[in-house]
Amino acid sequence: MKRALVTGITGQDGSYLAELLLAKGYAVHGLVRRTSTPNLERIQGILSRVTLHPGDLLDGGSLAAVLGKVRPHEVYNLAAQSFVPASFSQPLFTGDVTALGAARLLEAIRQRDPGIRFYQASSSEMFGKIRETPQRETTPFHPRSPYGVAKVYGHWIAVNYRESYGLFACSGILFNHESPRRGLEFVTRKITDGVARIRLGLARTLELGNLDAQRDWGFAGDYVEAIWRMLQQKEPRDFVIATGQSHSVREFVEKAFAHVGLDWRKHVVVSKRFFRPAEVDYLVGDAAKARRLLKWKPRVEFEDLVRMMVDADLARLGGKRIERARRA
Ligand code: NAP
Ligand code: F7E
Repeated sequence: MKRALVTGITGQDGSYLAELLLAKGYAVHGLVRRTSTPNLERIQGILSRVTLHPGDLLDGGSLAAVLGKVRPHEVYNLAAQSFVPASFSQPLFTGDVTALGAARLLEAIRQRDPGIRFYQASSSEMFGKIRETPQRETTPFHPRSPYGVAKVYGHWIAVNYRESYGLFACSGILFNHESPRRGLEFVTRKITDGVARIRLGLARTLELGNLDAQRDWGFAGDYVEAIWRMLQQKEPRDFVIATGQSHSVREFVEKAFAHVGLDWRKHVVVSKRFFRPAEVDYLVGDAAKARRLLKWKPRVEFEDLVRMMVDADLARLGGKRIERARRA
């Protein structure tokens, strides 16, 4: 039985990837950091089938210990400080976790078992101030946040360990991908949660930042399939994973409000508070290499993604409201 170790298993992608690996018959192990309150909500449904190990990307010793215990065939490094605004307020911490964390894990793998296959979660944020459209594997990077800068380091350290030590290290340059499990502070989920609250009478307004930013948004469930396929290839390679379609935040807002029969203009307030010191204005990816070599393509379209997320938040918050009324 193949053993996989997933860092970031409690996050959006980690939870979908763990489900995929279980369905494929893997023994799934997850690295989890210590928290004062439980944060296992996303993996609640599979808790009895995964093995969790305490550890932190900030602590190289804990990574080596977990590798020694699990002896994985594949390691998926999904852990990161992944929220761009937090990287402006905590740039050094973000660099330590998101950039050096990848190096700590690669170094532990090199020393323990260089036969382990390694996946690095790289990001379209590395393209930042874009040099060409659409962005592909060969497009130069120009990150616009400490998060983007840290991800460039993570990307190149994975490439470097492949080229220096022959590690089977792949970097997936994933464009934005969302789901009902997306963190509430990211714009898509903030919108769908806000729409559901307004529809249910729990809120009246939704405060957002730059509505003009454009992103290539896909569904996280589709993207973890591409991640897994990268590690099943004969050769380690890097891949862009994207839908090839870009939409503005404004379009996402319009579609989400329209889905529940509301006019967004009556509810959305633009606040400078949510603007960033430097913005990534426009991203759209070209996943031709992944289509050709991984035989991968996204299945969920933009409109379906918006509807899926709004419906999930309506069900979640509607259920809570009924529960509150029942208790009252
Ligand atoms: P996410 O929901 O924010 O999850 C991040 C995970 O990393 C969580 O499990 C978190 O644990 C863990 N983590 C954070 N700091 C850690 C540390 N010091 N040691 C160990 N674990 C730590 O992120 P996601 O959306 O699933 O994204 C997964 C990865 O892909 C991230 O590396 C992200 O930067 C990258 N990425 C995401 C996208 C996207 O659109 N979603 C696109 C490109 C790349 P806690 O639960 O304890 O916080
Ligand atoms: O912002 C604008 C904001 O925070 C998207 C991470 O997963 O994807 C994600 O990074 C856009 C930006 O994602 C609000 O200015 C407007 O232009 O949802 P986001 P992100 O920064 O693109 C990449 C690929 C990653 O790798 C990251 O880990 O939306 N925006 N108003 C807003 N953004 C937020 N968060 N909140 C607002 O109110």
